[in-house]
Amino acid sequence: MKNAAIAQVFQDMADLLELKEDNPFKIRAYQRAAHTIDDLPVELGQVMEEGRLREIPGIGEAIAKKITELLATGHLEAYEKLRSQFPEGISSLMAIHGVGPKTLMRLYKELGISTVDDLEQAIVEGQVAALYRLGDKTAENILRHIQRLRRQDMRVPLGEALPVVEEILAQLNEVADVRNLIPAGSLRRFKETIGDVDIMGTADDPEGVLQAFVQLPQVEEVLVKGTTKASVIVEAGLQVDLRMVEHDSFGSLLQYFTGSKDHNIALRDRAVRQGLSLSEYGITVLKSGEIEKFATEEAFYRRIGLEYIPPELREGRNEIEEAEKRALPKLIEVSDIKGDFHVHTEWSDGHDSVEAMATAARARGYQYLAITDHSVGRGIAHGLSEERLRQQVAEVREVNQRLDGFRLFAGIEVDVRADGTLDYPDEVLSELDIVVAAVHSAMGQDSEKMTGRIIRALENPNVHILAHPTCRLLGIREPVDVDLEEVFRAAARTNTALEINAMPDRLDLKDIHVLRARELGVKLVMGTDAHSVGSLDLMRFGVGVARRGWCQPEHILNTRPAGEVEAFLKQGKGGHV
Ligand code: DGT
Ligand code: CA
Ligand code: CA
Repeated sequence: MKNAAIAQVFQDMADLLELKEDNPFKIRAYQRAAHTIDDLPVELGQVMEEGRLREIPGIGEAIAKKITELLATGHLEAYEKLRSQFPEGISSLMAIHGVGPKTLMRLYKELGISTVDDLEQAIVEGQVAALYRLGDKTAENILRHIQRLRRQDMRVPLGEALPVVEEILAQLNEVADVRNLIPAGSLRRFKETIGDVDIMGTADDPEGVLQAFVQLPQVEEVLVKGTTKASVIVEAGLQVDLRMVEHDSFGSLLQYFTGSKDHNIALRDRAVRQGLSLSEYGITVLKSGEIEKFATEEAFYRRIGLEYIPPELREGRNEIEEAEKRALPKLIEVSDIKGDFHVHTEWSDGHDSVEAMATAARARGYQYLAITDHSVGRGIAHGLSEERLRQQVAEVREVNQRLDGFRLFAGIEVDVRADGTLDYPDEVLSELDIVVAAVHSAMGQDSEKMTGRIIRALENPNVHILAHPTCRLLGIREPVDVDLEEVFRAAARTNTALEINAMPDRLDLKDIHVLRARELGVKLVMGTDAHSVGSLDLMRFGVGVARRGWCQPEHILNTRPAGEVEAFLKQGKGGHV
């Protein structure tokens, strides 16, 4: 059983126990376990094998036992028993906020409702309002919560949300007089998908800023507009909240609304032990009742004895312990990047020439660029035949000659066929500066086949990098079924680098994979997979993933100078295969 499935079991159990109005501590423990497991960098099967289940924060003895039972048998007796007391599907109703367990149970018993769709229909038909002591108002309220839930279900990829938000910030800065304007929430933490956008601001005339905000051309619907907060829906159905706050408490508010919730809860527990109480308004000294305000986040973290924690690390892992020891990583930044290892040109399915891509990369301040078009197997992407590959290599070498102080690597993104062999013979691959291997076909293979196939490619001495290792497309295609733990071990053993693909709909590897891969000593590289000059800009999304994976510059090959990169590519795998 994979982590996601196990997490779902605990989430369901928490929901059902809530319906039963069971012990709230037990419910919270299951919720916390579900969160932790879903966000764990390593599969629980692996952790169990190493006998380390209890080392995971939030996993006590009772939960560890349940995990062990699930892993061993694929079932959990306590869960089955609990489930048998309720109709199938009822826990989906728990996701509607504002409807308590008592009401849900009544809706089920009196109207037979066990799905969100049923409930919506019953409200529209007036059945819910007709229930004794429920009435129109409650029914309307529930309907609003259902609509809200539907909207929340539609999480927007960061790559779509960020440009929209940046445009809003730029316009608002222009038309209104603001002092601070910073997006908080998941967007600031660079999470791969965004539920809603939470912008925090300060200004001398906050109401004027809110007025300007709701009048921006992007706004399609105004949900709320008050004197300190407004909520709107913009294009793509994205909800954007703007909160205007006092200058002198901006730091605490920004901190609070940046989250994550798990990070904030852990901070609050820590503060209580220090005789302090946290709220969005500041820190209250419990003894005196005095409230301290903070204009900056740095001052806020300092007050509770921590070094500043970058937003990408605020996920409730072990950032607080490390911040206390002053041992947080010096995270990689976009400005550390010296080159890109994965781009396409008009030779395959890209839009720009080799020279245009190289010139643009140099103009960004890069020292090197790898040209990696598709191999022949990718018919639809105009993959290169051996003949055309040779012509392209000649062109790449020629352009390289002309570009002073810039290194252009001749490479390929070679297809890994269904059996793990590559699209070109080794003699052809060994003539290239860089070989990036990738799966693009037969993605439905079972885990054993897919894992074997990928490892076979990693074992090829000519392959330097495995691109987008799980092949997922956010919101479009699930990751392939592959044992990543085995892939990471094979990559480390063969000294093959794994890619963090920076395309916002890929972000593959993702944050928790990066954490685990690094633990196992895997080399990591970044590639934008750019199909045009403009897409070289996508690098920042890859850097975001690396930062969420706690990477310092030295963990990512793209921060190394050209000479060092050349050495890695030339010495090949240095006899590691
Ligand atoms: P999202 O919008 O689902 O992508 O995720 P976030 O992290 O932006 O969450 P959101 O918009 O619900 O709330 C923004 C931040 O506000 C969140 O990261 C932490 C803080 N926050 C919200 N609700 C709670 C809460 O119940 N307790 C605590 N401690 N903090 C909260
Ligand atoms: Ca949010
Ligand atoms: Ca929000």
